[in-house]
Amino acid sequence: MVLEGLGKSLNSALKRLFNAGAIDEDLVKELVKDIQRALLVADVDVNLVMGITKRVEKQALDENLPRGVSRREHIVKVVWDTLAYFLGEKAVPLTINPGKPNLVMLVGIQGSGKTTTIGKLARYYQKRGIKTGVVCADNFRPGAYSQLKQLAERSNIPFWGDENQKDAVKLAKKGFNEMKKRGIELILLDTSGRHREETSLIKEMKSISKAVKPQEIMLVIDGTLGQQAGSQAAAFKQATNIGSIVITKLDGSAKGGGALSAAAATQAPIKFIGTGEGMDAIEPFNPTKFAGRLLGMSDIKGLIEKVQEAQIEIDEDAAMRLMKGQFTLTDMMAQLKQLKKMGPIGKVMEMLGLQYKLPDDVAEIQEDNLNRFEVIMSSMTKEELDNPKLLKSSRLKRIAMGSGTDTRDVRDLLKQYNQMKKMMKAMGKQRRGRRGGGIPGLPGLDGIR
Ligand SMILES: Nc1nc2c(ncn2[C@@H]2O[C@H](COP(=O)(O)OP(=O)(O)OP(=O)(O)O)[C@@H](O)[C@H]2O)c(=O)[nH]1
Ligand SMILES: [Mg+2]
Repeated sequence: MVLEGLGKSLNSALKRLFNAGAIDEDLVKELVKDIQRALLVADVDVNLVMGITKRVEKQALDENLPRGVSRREHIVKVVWDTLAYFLGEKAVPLTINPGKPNLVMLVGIQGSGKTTTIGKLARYYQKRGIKTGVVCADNFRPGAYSQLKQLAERSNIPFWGDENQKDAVKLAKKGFNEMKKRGIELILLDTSGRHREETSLIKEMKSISKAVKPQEIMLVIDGTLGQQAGSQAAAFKQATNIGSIVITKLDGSAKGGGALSAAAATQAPIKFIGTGEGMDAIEPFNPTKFAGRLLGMSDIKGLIEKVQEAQIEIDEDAAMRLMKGQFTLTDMMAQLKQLKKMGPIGKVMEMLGLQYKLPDDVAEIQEDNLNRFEVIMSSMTKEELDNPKLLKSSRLKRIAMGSGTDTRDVRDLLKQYNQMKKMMKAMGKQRRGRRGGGIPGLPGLDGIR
């Protein structure tokens, strides 16, 4: 999970609030202290921490509660809003004019994750129907050319580069023209990361951008830098008025909270975050949603977006059914396939704001398992598929024979089914529990009903 440590501490601070008796000034002070500690551990700048906690303190005991909102709910909302505010408040998407060549140049110091991010962004936009291509203007690091070329080829994304050209400006110009000729709508330009510090980085950024006039320059910052990310973001923001930020490596970094808040403080919009080494580990950055997830508030809309991104069809009803655990074997198969497309199930659970530890064998659903299950299920009757309880010993034998498998395999399938059913039920309970204490005005399950 992204910023797992911070999320856990904030979540337990809120839990204490919910478990406490009466809510008074002392309790709020304690909550504020817990939040302070959590943020400082996540390397959030001390001044920002003070700003955050002051705001929470001031608003938490505000006398005017909106109608129908309890004090506890109000406090959760205050914490949520405050965190979102300090993460940049509004989501700022990348604007792409369809049908035109939109050039986006990525810059950043050595190893910050530019090339990887280009690969991820290209896939992200390609999936959304935008003709995307990548250009290598990194003439510095040996291997940079083939790294990007391979990433692009793996995802069927048009690539342009020239290993023999040593002039970055020429590479950028030529690449841009080539992509325009091919009718590419989003052209992602990869630059070299020879720079160890901001000044020389900005110098190169200026000379390339003068030549190709990108529509946007994205600064890629390594999230493991923590609050140090702020100085890079600030220098960059000052040097360009078309700048946005991507923070990478937020997976597994304890300091990500510091990087995000420090970058957001410079008012350069953070547009994406990198959450892993895989090519789908990128998310558009939405401060409100992100803060909600940190606090353990679920966001089913986020899940639905993720589902759409995976190019599969699932609607809110299906998501609800999944939550209620009302499913048959046929449903299970469909869910397994969908979850697989969406990526690791753990991630999906995370989007739902659930911290449910999955049994390993549920988490690791392998392709051949799925295929085997399908074969087995094709030997079942509709009645059996709808009501797996019918599957007693003699039927198991018949099904195993019919599908050319072993009764053990059929039992495996049922075991998987029962586990998933149990899990879905548990999830459903968690959700219902949360819904009971629903907070008006906050995105959540209530909002979509
Ligand atoms: N865990 C994790 N690793 C990442 C992420 N983004 C990039 N990386 C890793 O960071 C390393 C450097 O990534 P690159 O994309 O090559 O970085 P770069 O900025 O292009 O590097 P140079 O071209 O040498 O300046 C690689 O090992 C990537 O797999 C991320 O979001 N999470
Ligand atoms: Mg690179």
